[in-house]
Amino acid sequence: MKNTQVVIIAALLILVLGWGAWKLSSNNGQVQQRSDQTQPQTAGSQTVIAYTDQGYSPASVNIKKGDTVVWKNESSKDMWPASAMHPTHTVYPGSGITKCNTAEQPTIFDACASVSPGSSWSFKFLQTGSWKFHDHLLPTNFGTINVE
Ligand SMILES: [Cu+2]
Repeated sequence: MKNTQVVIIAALLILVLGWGAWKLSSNNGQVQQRSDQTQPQTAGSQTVIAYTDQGYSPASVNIKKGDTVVWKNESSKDMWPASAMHPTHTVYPGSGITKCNTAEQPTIFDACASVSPGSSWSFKFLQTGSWKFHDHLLPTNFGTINVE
């Protein structure tokens, strides 16, 4: 009786493995396409900076032109990431707190609002350089984005 059970299990295994191999080979074309589609994303990857009660972590990151930085609020307070210098935020080209709530807001390095705990704000860097940022609500918390 035990031998029969072993034979049945072995047969099932062969069936499952065979089906898996067939599935893989028949999906080959699709898998190839998917990896091609993910290629352009590597040209604009994402870097996450966490905002904790101790400040930004990591405070300094190196990215490539076209990359996006995501500021994730993991602290207990609101945050407001923005370009140096406080309070005008005009160091990053084209930026400035006076452009908040205008049509230009999406293009400026300024969250332009409080970002609550658990929420995040992201910005895509199209200018190379070393760009300092701070928390507009607590300017002693700051960091640097190096864009190559
Ligand atoms: Cu500020």
